[in-house]
Amino acid sequence: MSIQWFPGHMTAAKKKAEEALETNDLVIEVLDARIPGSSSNPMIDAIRKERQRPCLKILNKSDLADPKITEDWLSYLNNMPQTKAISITAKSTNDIKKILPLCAKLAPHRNSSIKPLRMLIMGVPNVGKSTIINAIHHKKIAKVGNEPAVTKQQQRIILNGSMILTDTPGMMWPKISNDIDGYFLAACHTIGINAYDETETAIFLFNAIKDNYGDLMAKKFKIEKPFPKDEEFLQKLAKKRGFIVKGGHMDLYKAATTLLNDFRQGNIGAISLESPATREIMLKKFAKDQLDNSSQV
Ligand SMILES: Nc1nc2c(ncn2[C@@H]2O[C@H](COP(=O)(O)OP(=O)(O)OP(=O)(O)O)[C@@H](O)[C@H]2O)c(=O)[nH]1
Ligand SMILES: [Mg+2]
Repeated sequence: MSIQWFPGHMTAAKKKAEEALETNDLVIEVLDARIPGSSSNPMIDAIRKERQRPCLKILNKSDLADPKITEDWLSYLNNMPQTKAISITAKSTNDIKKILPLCAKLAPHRNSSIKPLRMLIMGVPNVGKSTIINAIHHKKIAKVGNEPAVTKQQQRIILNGSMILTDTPGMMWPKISNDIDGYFLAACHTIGINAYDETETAIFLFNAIKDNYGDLMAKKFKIEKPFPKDEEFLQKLAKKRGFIVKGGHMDLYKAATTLLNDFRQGNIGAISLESPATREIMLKKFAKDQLDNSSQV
């Protein structure tokens, strides 16, 4: 099943972002460090490139991601034109301090009260945009929440005489063409819960992490390797935890949400779902499948 989520307020958000980019000097794109490729919204890239605005890519929630793979992403992204990339955790004051100097370097001509540096913070939902704004501003000025689509409108914050930061609502794009991106985004909690099936997403997540992070999973869930396959893993987890529904059946839904929540909170360990290398392989396979499908029609 493919996952799609583009609620009405995002159409308005897209239009407003396009307008705002006319009067902003650069984009701060916040990505989820566990999925820097899947959480990169192609619509944001297109709007930004149309206006030729430079971009600071922030790989946030790096406390939840595999540090070695995050390094690979930084090397990869820092090779892109008009782009700078850093990894942070929004909870670290030291990490937050790095953001504004990097923005200033990307648009050095905007550095005075007459020409203030105007930054638009964008990204898919729930990646920590508003948390970062509050941390930069040292004040809880933007609403934050552990669910996607908390921010519904742009909010402009004057930081000092020469810097202005605008928070924007998290944006998805109208069609997620690659199913893997949909599952990764849902697993990382950037998609509204009514738009995906938790059990299916948990099984997808299990398969995505069981080989590289099998030891962490075995330790967390006290299930020995080799793991049972797909749904059977959830059955086993439900049995271990005593998740039982009427009639003595295993509560697969509860096992699925347990796996998802433990992953989202970093309780299993620091886990990345994709690296630049695995993403390239995945995209090549996707392109080939598309071609094969179109030649069969
Ligand atoms: N573990 C971890 N959690 C974070 C980090 N940054 C933000 N969060 C959490 O992520 C959740 C979403 O944060 P928000 O700042 O509301 O995210 P947003 O991108 O503004 O979300 P929308 O407005 O819905 O698009 C909150 O529960 C934050 O506490 C981080 O670096 N690490
Ligand atoms: Mg927000």
